Amino acid sequence: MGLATGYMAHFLATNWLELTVACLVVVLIRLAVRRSAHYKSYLSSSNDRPKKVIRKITVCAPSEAEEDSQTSNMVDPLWPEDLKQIPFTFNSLSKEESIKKSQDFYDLMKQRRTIRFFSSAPVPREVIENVIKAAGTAPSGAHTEPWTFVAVCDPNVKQELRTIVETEEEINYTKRMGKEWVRDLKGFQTNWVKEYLTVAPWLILVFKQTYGLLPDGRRRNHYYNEISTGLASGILLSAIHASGLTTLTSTPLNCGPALRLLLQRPPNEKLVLLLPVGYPAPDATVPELHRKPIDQIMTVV
Ligand code: IYR
Repeated sequence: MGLATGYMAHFLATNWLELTVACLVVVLIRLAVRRSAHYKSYLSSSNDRPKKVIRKITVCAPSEAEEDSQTSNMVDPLWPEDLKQIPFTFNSLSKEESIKKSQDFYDLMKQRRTIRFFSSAPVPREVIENVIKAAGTAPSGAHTEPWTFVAVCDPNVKQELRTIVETEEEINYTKRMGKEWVRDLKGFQTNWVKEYLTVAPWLILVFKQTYGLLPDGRRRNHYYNEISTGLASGILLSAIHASGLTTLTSTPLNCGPALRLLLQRPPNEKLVLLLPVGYPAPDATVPELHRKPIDQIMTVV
């Protein structure tokens, strides 16, 4: 053993503890510096991120067996992959025409009101068909058109429906809705007695189809069925208004299953809205309400 090596061995033997601690401290400092650099770059990449490091989630690709079972459960495609694409014909308007049309449409729509007092004056079936056809032009997830509109004009069915709704709504107003909700509705003069259900010439019940049913009983996905039916309902309300009729967007809580059975609708259909449709009673009143101005409902970025 040379002199230097012997000295080194002696130094290690007497100072091993201090040396180990020093090494550990160096490793810990390096780790801490690395983490802080990583964290800073993470935070600076977006100001909106929560100031919390979120653990990375590793998403595993499905195994072959999982993929096979997914494929074998798939129903036939609704649309072929090579669905024919056709030219789109578009009527362009000048800027001036566009401004005029948008103003005219707004002027029409701002007269729409929810009406609670109806006349029993008849409305032709053709009008009801047209407003429902208009609703059916709404966009829908994968063009599944996940909606059914049940138009009721039969007085006996309207009476049965009214009994179901009033029975359930009495429980809603007195037990389920709670004091605050009932108080917030006071100004609208609404309660569980719903004369309009037998007075209005038509009732349109809007159902969302939560899935499609194939003849063999298998289910087809109805993507975004609630949003799609909401969009169709908006068009329906606009069409009803544009046709010179009025309606009330009623949402009878807890009545869906009984009404579905009364109207003999299948279990994939869930009630979204119940709309009495007709003309307002000559002495109909509406609450004096104001709509939010544009600067409260729109921001431009
Ligand atoms: N569905 C009940 C209660 C109701 C709830 C709301 I929120 C309203 O804006 C109006 C009524 C009914 O139809 O009476």
